[in-house]
Amino acid sequence: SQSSAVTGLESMASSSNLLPNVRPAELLREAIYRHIRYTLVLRNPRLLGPVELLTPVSLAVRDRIVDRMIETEERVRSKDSKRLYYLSMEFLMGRSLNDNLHNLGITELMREVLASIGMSLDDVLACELDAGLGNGGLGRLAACFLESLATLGMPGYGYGIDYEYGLFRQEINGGFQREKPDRWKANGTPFEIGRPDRALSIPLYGRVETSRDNHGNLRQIWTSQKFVLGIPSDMPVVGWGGETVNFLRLFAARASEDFDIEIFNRGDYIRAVEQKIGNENISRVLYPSDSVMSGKELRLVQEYFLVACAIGDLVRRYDLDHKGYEQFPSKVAIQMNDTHPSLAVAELMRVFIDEKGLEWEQAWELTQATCAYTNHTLLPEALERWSVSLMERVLPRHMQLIYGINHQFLRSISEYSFTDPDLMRRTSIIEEAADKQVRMAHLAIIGSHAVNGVAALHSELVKSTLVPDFAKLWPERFSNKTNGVAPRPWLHKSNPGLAALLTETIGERWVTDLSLLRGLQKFADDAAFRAKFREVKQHNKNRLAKVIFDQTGVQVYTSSLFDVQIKRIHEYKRQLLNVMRIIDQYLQCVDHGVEIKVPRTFVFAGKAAPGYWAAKQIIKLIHNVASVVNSDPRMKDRIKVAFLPDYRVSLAEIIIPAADVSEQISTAGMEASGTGNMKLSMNGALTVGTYDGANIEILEEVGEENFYLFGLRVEQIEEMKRKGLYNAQEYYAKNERTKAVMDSLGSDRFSPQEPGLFRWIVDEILYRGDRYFHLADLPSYVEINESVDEDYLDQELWSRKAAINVARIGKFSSDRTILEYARDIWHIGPFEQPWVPKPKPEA
Ligand code: T68
Repeated sequence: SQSSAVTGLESMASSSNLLPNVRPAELLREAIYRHIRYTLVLRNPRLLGPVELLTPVSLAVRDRIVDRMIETEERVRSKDSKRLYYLSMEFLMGRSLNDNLHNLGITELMREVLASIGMSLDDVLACELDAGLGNGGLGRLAACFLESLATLGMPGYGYGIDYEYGLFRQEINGGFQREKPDRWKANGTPFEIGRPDRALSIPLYGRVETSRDNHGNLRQIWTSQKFVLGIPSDMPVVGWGGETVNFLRLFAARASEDFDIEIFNRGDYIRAVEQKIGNENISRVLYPSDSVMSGKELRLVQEYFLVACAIGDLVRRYDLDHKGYEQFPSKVAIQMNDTHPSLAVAELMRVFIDEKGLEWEQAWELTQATCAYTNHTLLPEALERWSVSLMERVLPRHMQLIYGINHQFLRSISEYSFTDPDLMRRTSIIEEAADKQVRMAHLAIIGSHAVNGVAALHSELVKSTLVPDFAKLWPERFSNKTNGVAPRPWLHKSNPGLAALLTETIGERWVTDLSLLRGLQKFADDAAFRAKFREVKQHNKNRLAKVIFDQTGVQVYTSSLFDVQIKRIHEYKRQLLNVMRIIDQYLQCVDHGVEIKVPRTFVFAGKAAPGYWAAKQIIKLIHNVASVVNSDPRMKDRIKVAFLPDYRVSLAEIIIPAADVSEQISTAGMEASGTGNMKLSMNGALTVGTYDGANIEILEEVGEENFYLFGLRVEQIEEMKRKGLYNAQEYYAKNERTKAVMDSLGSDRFSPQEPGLFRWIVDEILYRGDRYFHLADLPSYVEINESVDEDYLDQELWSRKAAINVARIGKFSSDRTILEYARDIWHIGPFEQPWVPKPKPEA
């Protein structure tokens, strides 16, 4: 692109002492050669393969980024701008080199440079391992937010954990998931800039003593702690055009000299060293569950480690330029990504009171004005609760502060006790049970000035069902911030064919103002445009077909409809419903001779939490159904099923541009938002979806004639649950095809060599209540898919609908989401950048 190519040039001119009239390609090649020789100490660049080139190429790019990062910091600091700190246990960054080249606008330049030494850029890019420091939507949302913040020129920074092992690698063995460690740092991490000089010492364990300070006031002193060091590394986050480079600061745990002084003093040297090694485990591995809270001590320690490192670091930065703390909330915003970092509330209180000597009231006012909390789930099993006894042992001072916060809160609502004597029990931070628990969502809500859900429906459900008492007490605190995805990585970079077509049709400004895609609307009626649109999709499907064949050996037809469901495997996301529909089509065809009019390729990808038995069984079922269906000659190859192993950001980048149909079929009320739904629609897939999460808003934007809606609504599900009306057996009895599908699972038709393997599904659905309403929604799901087939047969009609999806998806840019957070919650300002659209006034 014109503008970004210029930026790339400037970037290199400013970071080089060489004459400005030296060709940029030569500068870049010189930089790569310099790193080959002086960083890697290798002699002959031409003998290096793509893996060896990854590091010097990345470092040459990094040099250019570093200049921009320093400039950005000087700009923010000189203006004393308010900064936003996004605290998250997860950041799913994916591959850095490609993203950075892309946002700097020097991808083609680098391609040329590498070609001149006989190397393919794509081969080098493919060698980078994903930074998979997250489970799924929550972690990727954080990554998209950082990209948007930088693109919008806002001072927003991520704080996370520098896990040595990210989310496990998934291998498939006999149809079963096997977990392998993700050694993502194995080829080095050139985009992590070590900052050992900024290390922090983090206290843990110990006890609290009461003593008097110089003024004779009682003070609580946290003593006899153990200490662990937090060592930061920064991953630069390059905004579009390279104008702003922010960073994600990741902390690794290192043993501190004085971790447990007593053991050393006792002279037990070996045991002392063993202890030290043990404490480096804090940042060893990401917990691999996206839906159940772990309850393990190490996880609690991880959460505190993140929070203490982040707050220690940001308070130190604040202290550099400010006296006193009155201004703190006008200089610092802290966003808590779910409750995982909600100890931030207690930690800020501790720092203000114990370290800075503030009084309780002022500390509380500042804490609340600084913190905000985003909820991502209503699932009860995912809500964090920590046992009081564990907290008292690991974080005695914080437990004491939480009691203080709770006491003050309960006193403030005591007036309502006359009319609602149960209110205090329901809203207390402490759940009074046999083993007392700290409810982290209550701590987060009480300690924040803003609480938000991630889609309109979800935010309503937060208020009406999750925490109705708090919503009534403080209605002004609650708001919705519908999620979004970053269009640079998820459209411009990953779908270059479509991006070029969009730019040639409506100009390039859509990249930073996605609402401009509306300009495409009229071209949806233009046959020549639609032909080009189809050509792009076909190209992307051909590319995916190759990957499917290489990864699974399944040969798919590139002319078939590509139907994709890619996301974590979970019962509420209902991959099982998808499989039941495939089984239905299969049985209809082979048992009843019903012709399949539209050939389809069903693509699945996703990881199951290692401890989630049912999810792992669903993966096995997909493989068994695939092997039966793919090899049955009676199907005449009309249906193919493929499960792509090891779903991750870099694989999503290949699947999404190739999708015709996007499966978003969660049980209504259970998917907080979804973000894959946005990425797929943005890339021209049509959604088959339930009335859930952000599906509802996508439907509103693209129009119901361009969306395949099916299934029960939340209100219907809630009512059936409340009145005990749902009986899966009735649906089984009254629908022949449903019955046939269930019977095939019970009768080992898909597990001839493994008798009884899928009997559990029959038990779960017919005899255990079908918690996720599979049977209620199966008939309407089957039916809507018949409409899909019919429409797909008319390729002109289909591409019109697909193009309209792209034209009307602008709302789901994370730029829009970030502008809303900035306006309503963070109160941070963008710098002067011509493309920053004005946030729309609230409806
Ligand atoms: C997802 N949540 C929501 N959680 O499921 C999805 N949980 O609807 C939403 O679009 C997305 O967040 C972004 O808002 C998650 O991904 C986790 O990954 C998770 C991780 C650890 C513990 C609990």
